[in-house]
Amino acid sequence: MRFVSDEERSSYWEHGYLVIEKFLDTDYAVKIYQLLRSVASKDFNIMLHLDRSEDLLQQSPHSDSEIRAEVSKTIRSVQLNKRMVGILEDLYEREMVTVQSIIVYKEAGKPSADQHWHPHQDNSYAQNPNGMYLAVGYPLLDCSPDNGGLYVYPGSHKEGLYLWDDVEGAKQKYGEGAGNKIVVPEKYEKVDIELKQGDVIIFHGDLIHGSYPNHSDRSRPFLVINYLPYGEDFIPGRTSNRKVIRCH
Ligand SMILES: O=C(O)CCC(=O)C(=O)O
Repeated sequence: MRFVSDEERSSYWEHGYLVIEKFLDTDYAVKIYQLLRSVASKDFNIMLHLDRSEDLLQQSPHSDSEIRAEVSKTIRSVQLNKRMVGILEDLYEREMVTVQSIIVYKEAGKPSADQHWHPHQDNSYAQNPNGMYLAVGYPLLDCSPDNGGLYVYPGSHKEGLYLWDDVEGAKQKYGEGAGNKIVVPEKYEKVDIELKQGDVIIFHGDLIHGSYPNHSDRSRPFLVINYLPYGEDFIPGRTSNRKVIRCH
């Protein structure tokens, strides 16, 4: 069975990203969002590894243990979603493993919503030498530039990793941009991304992308799951502690 068309496959490798509309049922996106809100800190800070109960407990010690168990189970099932794993394996023609989950809430009215992300490449964190690290992003509500949405530089994934300024991803202070900052070569053009709740975007790990601050009254929760092919090297990370979870 094939999960992507030839057009989707060539578009991904040409531009470095692929949007699939209506990938998740909107009711399911709402359920995930409600679960993630119920374990959020009062400031709605970014949280990592929601699929791992021990990491979730550490970041959300006051939440209900049954809810935490449901959050971990739900996020793990999003990571292992057979259709998504099939899409990624069609794109890369390799068996995929997942190594990280992260929620960026950008909850309206909270100081953490103000956080923009510099132009960065996700693979600057994992540093897979073959450029095989990738991210799958699920907007849990509609997402556009005015509520802290994303932008990309199509085609910028073809030259490996650029030099970057080290900036924390998940633990950066509000008001300061997050993401390992790079100077974008002039030849690339910035493209803003509009996504609807339930859509999904797949980013090549070397694609330069970033996001805007959310100064609107609409929250912009974005769940990101990272993958790479089985057997590929990566750096676990200072804060991240990425670990291999087989998808089959
Ligand atoms: O959620 C955001 O605003 C940006 C997230 C991002 O760029 C990333 O996780 O690499």
